[in-house]
Amino acid sequence: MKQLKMVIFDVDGTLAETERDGHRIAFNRAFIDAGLDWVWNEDLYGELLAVTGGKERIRYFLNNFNSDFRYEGNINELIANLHAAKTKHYVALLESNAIALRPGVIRLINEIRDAGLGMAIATTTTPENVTALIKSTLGEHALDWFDCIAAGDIVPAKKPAPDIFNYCLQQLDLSADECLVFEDSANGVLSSLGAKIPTVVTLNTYTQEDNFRGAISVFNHLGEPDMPCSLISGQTISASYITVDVLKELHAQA
Ligand code: XBP
Ligand code: MG
Repeated sequence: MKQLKMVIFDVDGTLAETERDGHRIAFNRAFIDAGLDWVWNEDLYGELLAVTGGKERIRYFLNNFNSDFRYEGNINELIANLHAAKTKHYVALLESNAIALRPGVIRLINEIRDAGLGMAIATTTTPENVTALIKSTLGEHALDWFDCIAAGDIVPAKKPAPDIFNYCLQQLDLSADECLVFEDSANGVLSSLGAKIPTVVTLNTYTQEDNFRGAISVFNHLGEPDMPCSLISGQTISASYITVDVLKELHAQA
């Protein structure tokens, strides 16, 4: 195993609990704007998360949960318009500081920077959404802290395909074993492991039952000095929360 040089973060569910209280709300607002009576409640949204990508998720909903829906216009245009409206609502939600980063995220990001390790982002979500989340939680200057922000339609095949992580490795000019990924979902882990990058999971309410086979360890969250993290499965660690030393330990065990 090579030396750890780069920590690559997933965004939704990993950096912040954006799905239930962010994306879901924004989708519903876009549906109201368009005069549609579709409501994605928390349970239904959990099922829809099987498919990554907002446009892809709307199509999946139409095919599998609302197949009686008839539209006279171009369905691809409808989906694109709904998604554009949803992105506006989502960014507005973040600008109102509706969503905070998960426990330990700000601390670990600062420790990674202090230790001179690199940081990158590999996500399925739309680039504007990443920018808005970073700006609203860490400040605009924090966008420069990331050596690569790989997001959305920049690759044709979204997670669970490995494309977004392979793109990231290419941009960073690093090999997979010089990196460590943080993910929260089975689709995310399939994607990062598909790119052969050692992966640690911090799960969330929607991903408790996901299959994380191949991940080094699964934790409930990153933890803080006064809020220990719990190991759900995998390699044990020598501290009560995730530090840079722990990242190096986990990486060495991959
Ligand atoms: C999560 C996703 C995204 C978001 C919605 O990505 O699958 O589709 O749910 O964002 P990740 P968009 O966990 O990789 O961050 O509507 O912009 O796709
Ligand atoms: Mg995620």
